Order: sequence, then C-alpha cells, then structure tokens
Amino acid sequence: MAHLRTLVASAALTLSLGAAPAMAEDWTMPTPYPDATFHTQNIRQFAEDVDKATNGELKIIVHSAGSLIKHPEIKNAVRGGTVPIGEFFLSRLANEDPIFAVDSLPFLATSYDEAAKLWAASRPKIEEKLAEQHLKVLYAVPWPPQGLYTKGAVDSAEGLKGVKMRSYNSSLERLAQLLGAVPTQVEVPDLPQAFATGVVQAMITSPSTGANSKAWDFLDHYYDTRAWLPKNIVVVNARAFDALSTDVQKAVMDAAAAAEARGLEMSMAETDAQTKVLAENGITVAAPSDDLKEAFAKAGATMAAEWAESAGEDGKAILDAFNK
Ligand code: PCA
Repeated sequence: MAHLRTLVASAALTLSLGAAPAMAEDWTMPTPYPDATFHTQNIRQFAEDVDKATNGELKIIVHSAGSLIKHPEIKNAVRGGTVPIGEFFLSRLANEDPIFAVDSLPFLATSYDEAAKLWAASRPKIEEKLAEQHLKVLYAVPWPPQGLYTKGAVDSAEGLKGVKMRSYNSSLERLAQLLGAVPTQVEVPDLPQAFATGVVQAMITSPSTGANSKAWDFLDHYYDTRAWLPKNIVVVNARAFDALSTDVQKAVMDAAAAAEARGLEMSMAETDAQTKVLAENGITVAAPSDDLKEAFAKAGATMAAEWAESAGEDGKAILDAFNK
C-alpha cells in the first residue's frame, strides 16, 4: 500500500513538473578581469540577454576579477564542471597546444580586420581542440592592439635589457626574453601591487588594460606598437549545455553571437578612447623608434619560426587559411 502511494505520488510529481514551466537554473560564471574592463561589461550584457530571452529560466551570475576562481584555474573549472561557464585569455592555453597562441604571435595580425580573419581561420581547430576537453566555444572577442608601457623613455631596444617585464602568457614571456627583458607572470587585478613593489617595471598590453589599471600611477610612456590582438574566449561545459532545453540553448547561442559582434565594436571603440585616457593622465603616447620596431620585428620573426615548427600541420593549415 505504501508502495502504491509512493508510485501515485511520484506519478503526480512527474505530471506537475511536466505541466509547470521548466525550473529556473543559475549558472555561476567566473571571469578574470575587473568590472571596468569592456570584456566584463560585455559579459554582463550577455547574461542579461540570456535572462531576458529565456524569461529568467537561465540566470548567469558573473564573478569578475578572479574573485571566485583565479584566472589560471578557470578553464579546468569549466572542464571539470565545478562551474558551467567561464571566460579566459585564450592564448593562456599555449602550453597545452601552440595552436592556442596563434593570436599572440607578434605582427602576424595587427589590425581588427586581420584579427577577424585569423579568428575565422583558427576557430574550427580551436573549437575542435576545446571540444576534446568537453568545452563548447560560445564566443571570442579581441583586445585592442598591444603596446609597450615603460617608466622613462625607451628609444632603442637597449633600453629594455634587464628590465623586469610583466607577462600574461608564454608568447609574451618568449618575446620579453628575446628582447633581453626579464618576464614575470602577473594577472591584471594584481598589476598595481606588482608595479608598486617593483616586481615588474614595464608591460606590453592594450590601452584598455593600461587605462583600467591606472598605468599613470607607475609608468609614464606608452609606445603604440600594435603588435597583436589577443582574444578572450567564453566557453561552456558541454554537458551543462546539453542539459539545457533546445529553446534555452538557442537563446544562449543567439546571445553569444550578439556578444561577439558587440564585443568587437567595444574593443575598436576602446582603442582610441583609452589611448586618449592614457595621454590625459600624463602618459607620453608615442610611436616606437625604428630601432625598437626592428628589435620587435626580429623577435617576432624568430617566434613565428618557432611557432610554425611546434604547431606542425595544424599550424600550417591555419596560416594557409589566414593567408588565402
Ligand atoms: N589585457 C590583458 C590581456 C591582453 C590585454 O590587453 C592583460 O593585460 O592581461
């Protein structure tokens, strides 16, 4: 009898669940960069779009600036299902596979058009590699072109010798080495502290990150080298995505496509706007000297050859598609 009652009760529960609107779901989303960062603002808009399009069925709760999960752990946290979704700097994964670093090769793609072309050429392979880790790519957005920040003028490559340079991935580490500088990995939220304590003395990053971290508090020159446009990527755990209803999946993919387009616009607008902010706050904004340009170009050529060697057939296919 008790058994029968349980059966009836569970049948009723199934029925009522079927009839009621689907249960709302909360997705925790760790991101590495601070709130002022345009990528973070874009993600918050993405979350709002998903919320609206699903009538609140899927809520994405953003934890920015590595506050919930530190940047180096975000990819594996999504992979392992600790969190269903996350953002990270794509070329951070270069130590897993050189393919992931293609957007951080100096002077391969130095404009938004070229960066878009490189993303189109590399996206299928990158999606395939991430799918092997049960990660589904939602979208990627480039940072503005990367420039050199220093304390004091640096008119020739000589000026970078022995300088402690902040790094954010293995390509930048290699570039620093080739320039005779000494690289140290520092995450964006830790920049002010690292400069204040003398852990680093120079950096290569975008006008966005320079302005957002108030580079004028510790540096006074910005050289607009336009060396590469690296990307942030937003991925979702494939199992978490598959568990969503078809309608919600579509809402997520639509919002992701919108976020990729909007993020690109934001990034382009930031380039000039944030360079102006640097200048307004007392940073000398200049073009790199010929000597510096030459040193960068030489290091870039070395890195391109090293990359081609290590990235093998996959790398060649990407470059062929890019150069077509
Ligand atoms: N800002 C991030 C990545 C590239 C950029 O422009 C950083 O400095 O870590």
